[in-house]
Amino acid sequence: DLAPLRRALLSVSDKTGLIDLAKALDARGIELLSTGGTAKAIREAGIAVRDVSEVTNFPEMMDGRVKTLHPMVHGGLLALRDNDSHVASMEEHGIGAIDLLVVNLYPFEAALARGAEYDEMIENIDIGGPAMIRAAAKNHAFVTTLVDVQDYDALLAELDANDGQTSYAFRQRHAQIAYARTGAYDAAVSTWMASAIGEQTPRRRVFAGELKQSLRYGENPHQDAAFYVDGSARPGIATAEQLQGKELSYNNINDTDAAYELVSEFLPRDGAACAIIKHANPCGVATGSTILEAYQKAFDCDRTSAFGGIVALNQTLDTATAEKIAEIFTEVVIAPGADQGARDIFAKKKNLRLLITPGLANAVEPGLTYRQVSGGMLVQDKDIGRRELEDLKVVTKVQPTAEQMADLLFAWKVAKHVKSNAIVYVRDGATVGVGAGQMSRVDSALIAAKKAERMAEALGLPEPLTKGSAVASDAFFPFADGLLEAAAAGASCVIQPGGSMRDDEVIAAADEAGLAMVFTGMRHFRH
Ligand code: 93A
Repeated sequence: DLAPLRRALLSVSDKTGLIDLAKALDARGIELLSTGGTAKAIREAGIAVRDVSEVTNFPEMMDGRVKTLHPMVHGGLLALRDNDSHVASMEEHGIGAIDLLVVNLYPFEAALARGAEYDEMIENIDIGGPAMIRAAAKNHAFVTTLVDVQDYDALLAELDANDGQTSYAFRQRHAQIAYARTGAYDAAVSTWMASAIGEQTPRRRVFAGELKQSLRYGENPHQDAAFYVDGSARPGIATAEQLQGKELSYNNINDTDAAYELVSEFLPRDGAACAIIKHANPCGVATGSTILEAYQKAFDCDRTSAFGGIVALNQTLDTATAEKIAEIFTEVVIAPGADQGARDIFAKKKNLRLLITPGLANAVEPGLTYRQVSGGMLVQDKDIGRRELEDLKVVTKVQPTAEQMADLLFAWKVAKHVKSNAIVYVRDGATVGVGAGQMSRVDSALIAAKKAERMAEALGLPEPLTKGSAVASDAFFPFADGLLEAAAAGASCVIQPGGSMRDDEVIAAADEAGLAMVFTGMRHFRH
């Protein structure tokens, strides 16, 4: 199953490693063919190379749109070397076999990342490259295809190990990688076009990503895992720069994403905000006049759970806050910046991962979310639903005060980021109890209140901070029981979507308990 390499076609936009590869191939007596820019670079390095245009007997034309789309190229890639009629065709038309194809495509994703204009994006759609890649990969019985600069060394090692030939296993493996590349490439083009058109529905879409990082393991050590990015270059976990600390794990990436998306709900102009996340749920979220105050308030919601948590900030991490965070074991800190003092303090904490993002995520930018189900994928619009003061409808006899309204809206923002059933108690711009992921709304209300009781004991407070709090429920109360549980915990006002068949019962219960309640008319399930 070994295939010899006599002739190679190199056509690369990213010229990294090109000369070393060309030299190594040339030294093995392999004839090199190349397209314009690639041929020029190889020639300038003093290595012999033939222009594809000489082989096709056609000039590159139409600004390079047509350079390799020719039977002399595609015949050379696709011909079955052990098929008499294919060989006869090659002889009849003077087509020479191409045994190795090395291509990397026009940098469409890079153009996307820098926000190039429409026409420039169009010019960055590679046609000839993917055509060659797909042809060569189809013919992996004879042809070797490389699409990634990172694989050059593996090819040379393979040639060394096999007396200048490649094994079937190697060619097959790289054919598989080749189709992953062309698939991801076209997915990026289609996804970009959808956004250029303003097509927001999840219908008729294709999903693919580029490997960013192989991970040590998945959710558990017996699961293999990797991190793929979609090329959209949105501020967030995919584009954050890790300044220090151990390699991010699968769970770190998942939790850090949740933390960052949550804290990005709070614009820096509205004050400092901090979210502490455990297992993708917040165990403390707070705003404050400083980052330090926001962190301290978030930490005080549930100090036990904050241990080993992920901390996300909506402003630059300063020295004082870094000092405070460093007092307990923290897995990851993510922020749009960190001052030098903060960096110095964290530098002493070798394991702590510090991630710096290019800015906050845009919490209202449309997008899609995906979830894998057995045999398929569920796709939906990202939940960018928002509610402001004017959207709320007071349904009780008691009206919330301005302070209560502020806490209700804060609780509502947080509840959107808590797994359902979500119950969130808030006081003075800080969560004081979070009940997440329970199968019963009553249990979520109970658990959150219980946690608040425990914190009151730990902090030596006279009573739990849920007394006089605002409470949010991510979906309506189907019965009065959940609401009564929140009232028993001391909540004084409630925010919830409304819309239950028993709204009347729930409103009556609120009135009887002397609570103020507002309806949002919008649900924030998160499963
Ligand atoms: O414009 S193309 O779609 N038309 C082609 O026929 C073609 N052949 C190769 N782009 C084409 N390529 C691409 O050119 C390759 O995929 C590679 O990215 C690039 C290399 O061009 P150069 O050698 O001139 O730098």
